[in-house]
Amino acid sequence: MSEEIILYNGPTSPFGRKCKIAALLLDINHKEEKINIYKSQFLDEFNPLRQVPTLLINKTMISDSDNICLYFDSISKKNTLYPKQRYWDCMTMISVANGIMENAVSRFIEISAIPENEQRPKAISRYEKKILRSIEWIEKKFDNFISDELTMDQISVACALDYTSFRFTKDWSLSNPKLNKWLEKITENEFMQSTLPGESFKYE
Ligand SMILES: N[C@@H](CCC(=O)N[C@@H](CS)C(=O)NCC(=O)O)C(=O)O
Repeated sequence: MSEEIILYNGPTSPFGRKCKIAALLLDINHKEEKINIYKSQFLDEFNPLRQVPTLLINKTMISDSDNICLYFDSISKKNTLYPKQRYWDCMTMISVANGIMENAVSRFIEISAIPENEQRPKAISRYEKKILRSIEWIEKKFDNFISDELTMDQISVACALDYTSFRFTKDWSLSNPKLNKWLEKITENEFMQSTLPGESFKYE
């Protein structure tokens, strides 16, 4: 029986974008469904966290963007996106990129979905510091992780930087020129252009 692979995604999720890009680069035959996560009760049966991205292979569920990307990599006939020679550096870079996304998502929820008088300036400042500190950390490691070969850490960093510009600030680009130049170049690719964030659903 042939497998039906459905990627439940959101219109702006950087985690979902990472998975969609991996699927495109690894030539994974799949269906993408952009859902309003806040109104998608049907997903609870499969993923109790009700998050995007969620992958369904027939009725089997894979949660978390990293597991989904690793799964795509494991079934693809294309070259792996996880370079063997620097596997743990790559995985660590992915975790830092994920951290940027997590802090940017939490910050955005705090400033956009919580009444102004209930917002926590200290929490917002912590999110912002972690994002900017991580970007600087990646800039310092730039020469180690950028190569001609496209890898999962590069895809993750590209999604994290673009999400930072989209939801928080583009100011990071002034103090991190290598990353800025690289992001501009990688953004020209079809896999980045076709996965640009759309219109978000209201947090509820
Ligand atoms: N660790 C997860 C994080 C996924 C995540 O935070 N998704 C957000 C959208 S960007 C979400 O679904 N939020 C809805 C909710 O948690 O209620 C991953 O890597 O996939």
